[in-house]
Amino acid sequence: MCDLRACATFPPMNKDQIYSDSLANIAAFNFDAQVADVFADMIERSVPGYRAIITMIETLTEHYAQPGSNLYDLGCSLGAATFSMVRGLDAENCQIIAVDNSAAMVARCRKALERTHTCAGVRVVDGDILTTEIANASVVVLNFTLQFIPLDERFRLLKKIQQGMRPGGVLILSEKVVFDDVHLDNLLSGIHHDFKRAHGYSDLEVSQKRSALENVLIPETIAAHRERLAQAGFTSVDVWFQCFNFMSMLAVK
Ligand code: GEK
Repeated sequence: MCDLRACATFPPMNKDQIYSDSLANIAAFNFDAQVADVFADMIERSVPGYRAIITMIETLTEHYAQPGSNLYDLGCSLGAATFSMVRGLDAENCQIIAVDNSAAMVARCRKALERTHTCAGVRVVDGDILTTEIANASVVVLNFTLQFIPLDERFRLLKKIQQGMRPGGVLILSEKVVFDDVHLDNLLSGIHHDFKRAHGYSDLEVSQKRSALENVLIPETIAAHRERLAQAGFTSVDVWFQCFNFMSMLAVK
C-alpha cells in the first residue's frame, strides 16, 4: 500500500516531566496537548512490555488481516500501533482506521503519518470510539484504551466490535490489570512502581500521576476481561503477553 518499511516505529521523544514538581491541585488526567507532547516517552517509561506489544502487533496483523477488510486502532494516541499494523499489512485493498477523541493526539498522529509518507490507506478520525462504526473488520486493536472507558460502557463497545468483525478476525486487547489475590496484586503493583523508578520517575512523580489517574484509568482482572469477551461472542480468547500487571489478550471471532 505504501512504503512503510522506512518509517520509524517509535516517534522522537520529549521527556515527560509533567508530575516532577509538587502540584497544589492534581487535576484528573486527560489527554491534552501537554500529555500528547510527551506521550511517547510517558507510555514507554510507564508500561512494562509496551514496546514488545507494539512490535508484535505487526506480526499479528500479518497473520490476521484479510484482503478487502478494515483494520482499526481504537484510541490510537500518536499511532504507534497504527504504524505497526501498516508495516505488518500484506493483504490487499485494506483500509486502516485510527480513532482517538483527543484532538492533540489526532493532530500529532496525522502529522507523523504525513512526515513518514504513511498516509495512503490510513484514515485518522477525531472521534469517540463509543460511537465509531465498526464494519468489515479483520483486525481491531484496543491497546490500553478500554481501561479509560466507563465500566458500564465496556460490554456494549466490545459487542459492537465483535458484530463489526469478519469471522476469523481478531481483537487485540491490551490492559493494565489487577489481581484478586491481595499478595500478588501488591507484589505486581510494587514491581510496576520499581519499573517506573528504574526508568527515571521519582516517587513524587509516581504518586502524583497515580492520583491523577484515580477514577480515570479503571483496571479489571484478567478473569473479568475473559468473561466479558466470551459474553460478547468471541470464541477463542486468551492472554498472549503479560509483564507484571500489564497484559495483552487475543480474542478471535
Ligand atoms: C498506543 N493505543 O500507543 N474515544 C476515543 N479515544 C479515546 C476514548 C474514547 N472514548 N477514551 C480514551 N481515548 C495507544 C495508547 S492511550 C493509553 C492508548 C494510555 C484515547 C485517549 O485519548 C488516549 O489517546 C488513548 O485512548 C489511551 O498504543 O495512556 O495508557
